[in-house]
Amino acid sequence: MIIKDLPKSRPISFDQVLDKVSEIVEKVKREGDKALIEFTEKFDGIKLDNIKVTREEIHAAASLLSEDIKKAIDVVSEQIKEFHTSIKPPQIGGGKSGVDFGIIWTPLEKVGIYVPGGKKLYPSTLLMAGIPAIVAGVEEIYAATPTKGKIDPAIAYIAEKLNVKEIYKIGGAQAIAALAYGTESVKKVDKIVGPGNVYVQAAKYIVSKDVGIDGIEGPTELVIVADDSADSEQIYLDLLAQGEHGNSTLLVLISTSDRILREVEEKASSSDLTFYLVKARDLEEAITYANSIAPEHLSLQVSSPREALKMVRNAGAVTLGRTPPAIIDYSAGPDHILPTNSWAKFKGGLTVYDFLKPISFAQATNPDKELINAAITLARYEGFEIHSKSIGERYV
Ligand code: HSO
Ligand code: ZN
Repeated sequence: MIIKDLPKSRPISFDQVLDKVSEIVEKVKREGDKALIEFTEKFDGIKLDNIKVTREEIHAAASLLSEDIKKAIDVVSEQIKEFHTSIKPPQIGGGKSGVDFGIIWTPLEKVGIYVPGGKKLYPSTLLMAGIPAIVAGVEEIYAATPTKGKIDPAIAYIAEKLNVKEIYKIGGAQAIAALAYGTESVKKVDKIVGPGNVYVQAAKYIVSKDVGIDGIEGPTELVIVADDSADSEQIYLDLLAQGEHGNSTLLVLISTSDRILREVEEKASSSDLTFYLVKARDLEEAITYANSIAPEHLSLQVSSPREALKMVRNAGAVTLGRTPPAIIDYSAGPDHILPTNSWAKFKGGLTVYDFLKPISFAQATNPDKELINAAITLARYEGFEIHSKSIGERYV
């Protein structure tokens, strides 16, 4: 379907499934493994004998992987590691008016990674979540993925490579609930990261009152901004590429060029995906539209992409010029775990920062009188006499 207007909403929203997902979450919280086994049979049609994948199973699966896939994983791993290492914050601190202060960036202890399954495989997602966790210094990484009974060889290879502590053969909302609250077989973690369908995202949203989450990531979204210098064949291919994630994908082309819009429309008319094709007066208007959508992926297929980038306010990740958005999905270095559902208005993609807590410290050895008096005055104003006394006793 072709819609010649901006999208009014996302193709699918997790609001519709919140009640159902709440019930799943509550049942897993109450019944643990028993509920996981029941739900996996009901939703995935698989009878699990064990939820945790054994070391032997992981090793046996990993050994089935061909050398060229291993090599691709190794190459991609280095690039992702380079990206996250290059942006890792330094331990910082300083001091002013007789008070030393700073931040100790502290890695999270236990992290759970959700690796989607279904019709396609997502070992790349285990890399995109696991590598920044390791760069941050996280020691215990757990992963959950729907398996159809057998662990995927590439996931097994990556799990060994990244020293993932345990993998669980579960997917959907039940997997998120298990990681959030723990069961007999599943470790309770401090934060859950990773993309997934509406059920997974709704579950993450529900459990976020009790554990950390990285955001809402899925279904996939791509907005392409193109001027007349772009190639309609490449644009169409990029749209179709993200369309491979399924028909809940949001696919938008905003262009200043009637030719580009016409050519893409011709190609898209035979597809069963939904495409939004939008005309913009000029580049500024095109990017204003893109900012209002706040897409997961934004592709700037224009003659001066660096200039255009300066106008971007809301996007998960941006690919410049003829760079295909799909390269971010694999090997450019930046993460492919990115905010959807307009969450790009207030957050960015997954980085090493998601696995670090800034614990701040202060040591007031010889604070200026003015600072002490200010603290005492404010504490009294707020009615906290003893706060004020505990400060005054020390320094006055
Ligand atoms: N486009 C997805 C990531 C992905 N694509 C994984 C292929 N595999 C969300 O950015
Ligand atoms: Zn993709």
